[in-house]
Amino acid sequence: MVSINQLSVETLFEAVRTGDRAMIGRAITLVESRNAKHQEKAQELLHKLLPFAGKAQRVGISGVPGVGKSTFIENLGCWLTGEGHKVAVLAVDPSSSRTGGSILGDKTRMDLLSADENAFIRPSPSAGVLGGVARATRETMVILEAAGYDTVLVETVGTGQSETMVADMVDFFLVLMLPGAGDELQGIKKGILELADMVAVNKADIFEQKLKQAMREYKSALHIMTDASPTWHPPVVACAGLTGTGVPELWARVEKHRKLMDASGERQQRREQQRLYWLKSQIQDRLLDSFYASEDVAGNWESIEAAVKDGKTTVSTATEKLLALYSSK
Ligand SMILES: Nc1nc2c(ncn2[C@@H]2O[C@H](COP(=O)(O)OP(=O)(O)O)[C@@H](O)[C@H]2O)c(=O)[nH]1
Ligand SMILES: [Mg+2]
Repeated sequence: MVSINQLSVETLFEAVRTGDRAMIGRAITLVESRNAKHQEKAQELLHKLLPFAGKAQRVGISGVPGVGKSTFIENLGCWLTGEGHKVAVLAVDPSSSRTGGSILGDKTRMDLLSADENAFIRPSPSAGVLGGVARATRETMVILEAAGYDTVLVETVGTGQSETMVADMVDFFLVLMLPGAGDELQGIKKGILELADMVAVNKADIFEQKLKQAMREYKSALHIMTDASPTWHPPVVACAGLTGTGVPELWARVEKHRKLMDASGERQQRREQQRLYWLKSQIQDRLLDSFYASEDVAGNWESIEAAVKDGKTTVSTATEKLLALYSSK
């Protein structure tokens, strides 16, 4: 196979546009790379692809480990390709490395979808700072959209920061829940419910009794929250990813959301806000990197740190000193 360094941006561009899967994979590798040369090339490629991107329905799928996200995506994905869609599945797991990541392990749950020529599955970019994973994932979406994938499903590990991160890069954020978790609703689940455009109570096939009660509880929890959109109140639905029960009905709601958001202009607005958010976030990351990488800062760090620890100087004075050292370069 030709090395990535030998592939021209033009070649990659043409291949991505024709939907060449092997080359799409390599373009993604380029985007994920932290090598400066690769990054430069990746940015050039992305600029060429940008006019052809942005048209997919981007859906984040979240929920605690074991709730059934991968199984659900396998079922939904196969159903969607059956309906004529081209489906890309991305995973976001900042804790994972390519070999040991929990989501990659789940790839076995997507056997059918993996073999589907109208689907493209990509595991999480390997561990690194959260911001790096976010950047790679967003730029990968551009590649996949320009390659003709009209639906992008993003699975999250279902823990804290990665959920907010994914919610900030999709058009629709779906939260899978299990029945019987009602008691815990007050605590951990509240934060994620605030991000939800829809809650799906999953594994409906084995939770007949508790299902109705759980749906009621999630409904009332959502009821007392302020809706993020004036046009949409997050519904609570039931489904079973394993059997496919409720999956087409669930997707009909996602489509309805898209129509409403398109009509009201909120879809466009949400994307604009997301881009600005990522711009600011990336600037913060870059500034921090550059701050800690500065020789003047690094050279004085230990002594200033020690003075702060021992209470010999104030945090404010230390901050001023370090920032002065940084900006004097
Ligand atoms: N009964 C039932 N089991 C399910 C369903 N969806 C997933 N499971 C099972 O739940 C376990 C975790 O599923 P998985 O998709 O890996 O969850 P994830 O960690 O959220 O991605 C597996 O053993 C699945 O077979 C469902 O709809 N019904
Ligand atoms: Mg999974």
